[in-house]
Amino acid sequence: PIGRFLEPLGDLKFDDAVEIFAKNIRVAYSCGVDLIIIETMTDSYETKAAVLAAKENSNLPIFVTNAYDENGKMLTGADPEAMVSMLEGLGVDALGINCSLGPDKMISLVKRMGECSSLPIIANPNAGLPEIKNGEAVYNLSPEQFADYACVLASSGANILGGCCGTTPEYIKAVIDKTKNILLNNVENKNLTVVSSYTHAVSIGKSPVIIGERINPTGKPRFKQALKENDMNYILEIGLTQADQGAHILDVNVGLPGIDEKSMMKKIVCALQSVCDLPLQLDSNNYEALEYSMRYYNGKPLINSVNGDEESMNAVFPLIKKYGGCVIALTLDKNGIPNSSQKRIEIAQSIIDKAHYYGIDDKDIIFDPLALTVATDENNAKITLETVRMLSEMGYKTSLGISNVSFGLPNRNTVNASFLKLALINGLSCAIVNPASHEVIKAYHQYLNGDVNKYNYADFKNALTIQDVEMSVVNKSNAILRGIIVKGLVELSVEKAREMLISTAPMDIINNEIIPALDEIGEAFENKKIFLPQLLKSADCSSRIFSLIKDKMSTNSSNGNAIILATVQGDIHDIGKNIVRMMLESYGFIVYDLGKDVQPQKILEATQKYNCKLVALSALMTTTLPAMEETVKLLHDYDKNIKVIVGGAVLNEEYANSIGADAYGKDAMSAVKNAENFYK
Ligand code: THG
Repeated sequence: PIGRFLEPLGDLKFDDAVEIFAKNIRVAYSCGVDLIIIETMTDSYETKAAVLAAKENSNLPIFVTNAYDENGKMLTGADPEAMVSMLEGLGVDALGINCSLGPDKMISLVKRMGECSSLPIIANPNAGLPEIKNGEAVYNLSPEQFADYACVLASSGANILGGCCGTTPEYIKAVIDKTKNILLNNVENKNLTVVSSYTHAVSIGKSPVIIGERINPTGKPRFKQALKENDMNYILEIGLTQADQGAHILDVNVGLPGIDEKSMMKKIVCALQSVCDLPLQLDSNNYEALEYSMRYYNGKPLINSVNGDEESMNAVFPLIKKYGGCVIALTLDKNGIPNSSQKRIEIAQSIIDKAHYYGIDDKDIIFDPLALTVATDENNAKITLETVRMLSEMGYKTSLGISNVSFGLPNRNTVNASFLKLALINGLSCAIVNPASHEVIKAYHQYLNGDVNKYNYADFKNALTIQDVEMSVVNKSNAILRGIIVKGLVELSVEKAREMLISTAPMDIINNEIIPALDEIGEAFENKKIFLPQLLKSADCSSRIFSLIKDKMSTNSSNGNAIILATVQGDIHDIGKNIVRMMLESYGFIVYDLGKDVQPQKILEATQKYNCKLVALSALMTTTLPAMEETVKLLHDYDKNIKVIVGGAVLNEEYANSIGADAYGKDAMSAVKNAENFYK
């Protein structure tokens, strides 16, 4: 390892890391070494830089061993499955583990690698755990003990054994003596279709995989604007939201006329992989953009796409060979999309032949038999589904852009959900969908639960004829806005709130989304699970939603009843007070909001100015409770008909009584009840 972190964690650029390794490799290669071993790497990205340097500057075999902690994670997050995926993709010759752990702790990790690796596995443990004796690290296993563990490692799947810290030629000799009669494990081709992020691998062809389609400018003016203005945040929010909604992989498409797609792809891929741990599907028909983003991707990506046209295959397959990746192969060629499943299968066959020519395995190809809209021809769906079935019967993995099927139709979510069920029944391995669609995700879960056995093509035809219904109520799942606020995604929260306001009562948004979100984030902050920047972002979300709600409610009719509202002197926390104001306004009160940190005298003056005898006071901190008591006393001394409601996080009923308040509002709702009682 270089000993420095790569961007974005540290300041070392990926290209500079590659060049540092390249210098070493060029010297070693010119001196005639036989093999390159890249070892003790604790960062997947640095490992990739080293492997690329080795591939670009030699034709030697490459072995890679990484160092893991006791939880089976590398320092920057990767687990063994993620490393196997990325390193196999990059075409190394053997992979495994060295250093950091004694041989006992390495056994389970070697077993995990054995489950997924098609390459020989290396195990080079330390001679146990270090103890400091006379200022020196001494490892606690003898050569004999170490060699006993080596036998266990061999029977757990390791094919190449050695030693790291604390081992000496004596240890290696002991290992050779004890293991020389153990048969080598067969190195089996596992034929697993796997992509990975910097933390974990996602298997394709087992349980169906959901690929989020939303990072794509098609049909989205706001997204196009974000691309033109280089607004990374907006795009990251879309990614994170899809992750929350359950996507397993994110499609990334930033193709737009007038955009430098090559640099934009790289920029977005790097930004996404610094905040989101899902594998990415790099979606472009610009080969330079594909190559560039594959190079800087931290893991094994999914590539979208190649097709049966020679030009496409000659451009994309070499990239897959060099950088690793699974690739979506569209069953079309320069003559377009064939109108029969048989012809689409023929294209699939020719793609397989060409892939083999480039040294790419079947397992890394996922066929997309192309969903087309049924708005123009209802038969389109039938051909596509049939092709999915045939390909999966032939043992190939498949993927579809599900939403295509409903272009130009009303009621798209219903149609998409219905089509998804049929595609899954026919063996579909991955679905590119909008994970925000409640109906689509429900269909996916119905499939997982086995609730779709009797679902058939007639049901799909029925779905096409269902009348357009008001979908906003079902689609905008209540949990979503709450989660967006907790994550502190400001723009998105306002957008969602605006959508929700069409069909949801403002009070419900406040009670079911904002308040629970603020409770959750407040608790997380207290427990040091999140830090100030996140707390502030969530507060920003809620205050913007409040002003949105306020604008909306200003047209509501008032009940004519007034109330003065203030956070007491010395207290600058007004989230609670703002919630109470929203609640009161939504119940038709005229609220004179004096703001936060308000002197007792100012509150008294307001009662005269507005001729209002109802006051509500808020305090969050124990240190400001005396100011609350002082204010209550001042108001009552002036006019005992002035009624004061008090509330806030540090108060309770008992305290409210002790300072002579007229009512205690334990939350915003009870503040409203108290205010209503006053006017009864
Ligand atoms: N196969 C493969 N890749 C694909 C597709 C495919 N990528 C693109 C597309 N098809 C899948 N992705 C989308 C993305 C958006 C929409 C449909 C498919 C979509 N967008 C709305 C529109 O255009 O009206 C925008 C509205 C919105 O979401 O806000 O429908 O088949 N390999």
